[in-house]
Amino acid sequence: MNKRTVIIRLWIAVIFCGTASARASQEKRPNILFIIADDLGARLGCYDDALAVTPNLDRLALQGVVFRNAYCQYHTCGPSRASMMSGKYPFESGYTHNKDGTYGQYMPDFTSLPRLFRENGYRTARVGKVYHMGIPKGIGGAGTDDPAGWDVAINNTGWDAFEKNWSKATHWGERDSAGVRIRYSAPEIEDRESADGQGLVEAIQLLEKHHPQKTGQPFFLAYGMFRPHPPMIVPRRHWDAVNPAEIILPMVPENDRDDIPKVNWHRHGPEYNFIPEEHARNYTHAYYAAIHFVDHLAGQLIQALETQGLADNTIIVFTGDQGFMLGEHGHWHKSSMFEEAQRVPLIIVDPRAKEKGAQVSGLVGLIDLYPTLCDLAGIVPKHLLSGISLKPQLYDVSAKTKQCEFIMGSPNGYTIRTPKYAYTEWRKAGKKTGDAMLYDLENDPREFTNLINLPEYQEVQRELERQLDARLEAAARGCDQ
Ligand SMILES: [Ca+2]
Repeated sequence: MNKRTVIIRLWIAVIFCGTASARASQEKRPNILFIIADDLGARLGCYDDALAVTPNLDRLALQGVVFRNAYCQYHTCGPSRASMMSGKYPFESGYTHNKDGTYGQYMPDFTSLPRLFRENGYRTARVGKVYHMGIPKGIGGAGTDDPAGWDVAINNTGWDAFEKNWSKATHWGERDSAGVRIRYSAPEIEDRESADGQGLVEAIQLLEKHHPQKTGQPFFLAYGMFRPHPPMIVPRRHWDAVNPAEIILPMVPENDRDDIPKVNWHRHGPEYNFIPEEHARNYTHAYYAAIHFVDHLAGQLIQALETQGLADNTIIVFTGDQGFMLGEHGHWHKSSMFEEAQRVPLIIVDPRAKEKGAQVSGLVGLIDLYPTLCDLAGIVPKHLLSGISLKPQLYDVSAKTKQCEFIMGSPNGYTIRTPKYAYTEWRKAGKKTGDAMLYDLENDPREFTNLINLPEYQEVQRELERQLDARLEAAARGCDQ
């Protein structure tokens, strides 16, 4: 062997080893399994909800960290999801609507989370509703997706998405051509016939197809379920898993609404307020049946992850895009500025992290998911993010979170939430309308006594107002981009 041959062989060995080690290090980067349910509030067994039958998510909670006080950034789908995927508050990005279009059309300056991961060598895939789409009519479409974020995007559909089926579900209230009001049924169908069940089949196939050992790339798989968003149509077996005798409708004091600004009943029609008891009980039953369904689907996907030998190197996030009122204050559906509509479940499992089965009580938001996943995967964001990384909490639940969180809602409502208080005000053309609420959540967790303008709370009110004003003014000046 002459000198030249030795050098060439050495070079080949270096290149080969380099490629192999690059491949090995790619395979070591953690995969991301992101599961999001639609309109799911913090109503799971691991959140001490006695009616919820959620064995799979409760088990997931034992493997990681449950964030007890996690809030969405907007109480409807479009802005909540756009905020989560951009890492920016709706009042910073201006994305405060549910209009059609694409993410990139409204958010040209903010690289979406999946796109950033894709640009950093991840094999990315979406199944179902990750960005906004109208339910049920938008099922089977891409909604306000960011197509640049995915190597593969699956627009799954199924039995409950077809108008001939959902239109036959039990319905109460005025005309409902969109199918989104009080509407529920429990047909004798198999899980896999439903749109979410079909999504599960697709998601499991993608786990196999995108296995890092096959692709040489870590994966980011997002599975977005359509339930428990109405119409609440769930396969019969999940309806049967909920015991109707355990349903307790929320107590509403007689004078409850006297101190609540009318604007908070943004959805003021009779179909959203004080619905007849028979429907209230059935609709609550349907919501919890849908939660059981969601739990079952998530459980099967996590099981598939384990069967594929991927659990040891996959970060799992389970969450919802906003909450849902089930008769609290007599109100139904989302779109109010109360806790039940703003608080969401958030479970994060990082198999490498120290805390298992722990609970964080500090304030966090869905805005924090972007920086958290970047931090956990070692990816540098391309724009300034407004949330914080929750990685410290995964290693030590006593690590400090935030002093306050911000939540928006229609029409131009703004909440600042602290560990003790929630202050909400409404604005019109940038000016305060005078409608406002202040609740002491430590002593009045059901928000029955609006403390606004009471002399003994003036100082608290002024301070929260000052912090909210400062945050909104900073956003208006573009200081946070
Ligand atoms: Ca939603």
